[in-house]
Amino acid sequence: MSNYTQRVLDGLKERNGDQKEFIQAATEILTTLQPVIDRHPEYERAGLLERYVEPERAILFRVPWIDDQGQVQVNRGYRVQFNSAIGPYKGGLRLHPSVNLSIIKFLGLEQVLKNSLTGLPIGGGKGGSDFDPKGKSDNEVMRFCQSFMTELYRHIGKDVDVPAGDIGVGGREIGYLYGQYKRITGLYEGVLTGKGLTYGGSLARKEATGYGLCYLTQAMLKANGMDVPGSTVVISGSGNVAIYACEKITAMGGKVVAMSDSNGYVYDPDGIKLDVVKQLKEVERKRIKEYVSAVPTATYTEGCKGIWTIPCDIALPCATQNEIDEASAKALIANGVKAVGEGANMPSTLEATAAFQAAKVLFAPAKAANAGGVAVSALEMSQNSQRLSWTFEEVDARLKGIMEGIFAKIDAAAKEYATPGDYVAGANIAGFLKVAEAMMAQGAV
Ligand code: NDP
Ligand code: 2IT
Repeated sequence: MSNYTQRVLDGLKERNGDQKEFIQAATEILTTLQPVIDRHPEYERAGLLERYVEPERAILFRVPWIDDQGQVQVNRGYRVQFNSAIGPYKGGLRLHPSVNLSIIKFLGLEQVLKNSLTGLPIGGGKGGSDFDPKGKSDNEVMRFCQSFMTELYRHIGKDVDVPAGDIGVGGREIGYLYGQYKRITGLYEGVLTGKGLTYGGSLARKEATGYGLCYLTQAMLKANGMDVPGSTVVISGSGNVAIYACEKITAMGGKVVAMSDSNGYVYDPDGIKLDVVKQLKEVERKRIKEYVSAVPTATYTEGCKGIWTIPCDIALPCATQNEIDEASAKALIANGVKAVGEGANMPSTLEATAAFQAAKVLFAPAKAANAGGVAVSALEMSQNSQRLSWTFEEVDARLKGIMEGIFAKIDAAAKEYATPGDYVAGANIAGFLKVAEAMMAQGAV
């Protein structure tokens, strides 16, 4: 690491030492940027890294709502507007009890580079709340979303900041949020993405993150003389990203043998029946454990970690941050895993990532591998501006082109600046170069 990147990281730790996820994400990024800094000494004089790691704005607010018993509940809301050098802030909203400023800042920092990699004009932001949608009625979720938007609306807009879904935020929540934004502002505008198809949503947005993950993973495999057909695949999670990753990788000729939720995992050696998972998760909002009632030949195991001990060729972590630690990475490596594609944001710890790279496992980092969701969100913004909707095939074809383009960029940056095949460095560097150039052009802002 250069003196400059190390100094910025040290300063960050000093001021945000308690934000462990944020420091983790910043460490991964800063430790790979040295070759860029070496070629651009002007960045240090411009204080570019100090500005890059500091969000432009972090909004923290009270979200009061009334539960079905008439009791007032209070949650904490967040929106971190991280970087607008290349476009309006763009990034999801997460509803999960674990949400805190560190998690939203790590997600925002990642989002800046991810959005840059898509090649589309979107800056980076992220938000959410420690509200737990699990076990809440539709009416409770609606009242929460309405209260959340009653504060958020003044900070967002179609050319300002455009939120979308993330953990705990799907079509239902986006609908309630959109309705409240429209009611307060009187504007019918593309202020959120992931909208329903009857009110401005884009075809293929729901599928985009999972499909995009598979397009990028396949591009990485092919560039290294391999492919998906005949592979055994393990996917963690059973939410939006996991379900559509399962759908696409199966269509590509892979066999998915396991999926999970935060309680445990199911193992189905005959191949996961995705219609059963969709019914459980998208329609009935039930636990993955119920899968074995519909498919008695499958087995359920309580606890999440064990899923990484199942032998597979391709691992697609699609649940949450730090779900693969060093021990899980080593178990995957010992069982012969060939490729890891990160569908979730930062699912591998720094030690796990290092273990995969040392073992020469092909490793597609989240900011490249899961960029398909936000890419199609940006396409949704384009369609809203045009007041047109494109066909599923058109959006899907653009998504595939974008993901293949991202792989080409991270592959080239790895070769030019770091080590061939080091897609972690490649993604950080390729994403950063565009943001850095735009920030330099816009002066010390
Ligand atoms: P969903 O809420 O649809 O699904 C999340 C899944 O992950 C659920 O199966 C959930 O289980 C599991 N999960 C969540 N938190 C934990 C936890 N702490 N421990 C174990 N399992 C957990 O979210 P998404 O599918 O949208 O998001 C999954 C990941 O993908 C996240 O990291 C998100 O940031 C990332 N992502 C999402 C994009 C999108 O377009 N939606 C785009 C790019 C990245 P349970 O139901 O039990 O909580
Ligand atoms: O992490 C992510 O990229 C997302 N949750 C999607 C963001 C978006 O604006 O579509």
